[in-house]
Amino acid sequence: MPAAQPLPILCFPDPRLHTVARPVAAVDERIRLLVDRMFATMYEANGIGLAATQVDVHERLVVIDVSEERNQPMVLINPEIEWASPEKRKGEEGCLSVPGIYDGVERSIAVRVRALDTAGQSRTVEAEGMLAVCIQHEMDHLLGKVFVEYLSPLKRDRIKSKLLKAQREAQRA
Ligand code: GNR
Ligand code: NI
Repeated sequence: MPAAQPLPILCFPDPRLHTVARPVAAVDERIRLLVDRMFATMYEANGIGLAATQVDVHERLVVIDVSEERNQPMVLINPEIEWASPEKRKGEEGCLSVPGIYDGVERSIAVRVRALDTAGQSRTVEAEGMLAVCIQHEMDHLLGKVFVEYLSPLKRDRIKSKLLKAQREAQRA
């Protein structure tokens, strides 16, 4: 099977990143093809997760692989948080849609999520550590939320200016 074609990733402050995704209506061949292309995009960019929002598809679908060996793909379709630990921890985050920016975000240290897999089967995932952080980060994307929105307005504006300038310069080159 030929490797799927990666998709372009939207970059902050692209307004399309603030679109609220709708549920996937049916887990069909179109969705499985999109999943393949999202994994190709995520692995090419060396990310640990990717939400459909980031490739300008506004449906509730994320792909994740937090493994060192890059061989534990996970697909969450129509994910819903069933439980999130009240205990939170602040950890350094980055985002493929906010290249080169890293900052601390508070997240629940553990979550339980219910989602469909690529066979359309409902499953629950219990996560802690990096996987729990990644799931919460990806589910925010589906709600149109980028991690920089947790930072102070001053920091967010500086990040916005920096990325807009970088995008203008990339355009000219
Ligand atoms: O690749 C990614 N790394 C990462 C590191 C810390 C917290 C969250 C993430 S997710 C990010 C990929 C991405 O942007 N997914 O939306
Ligand atoms: Ni992200």
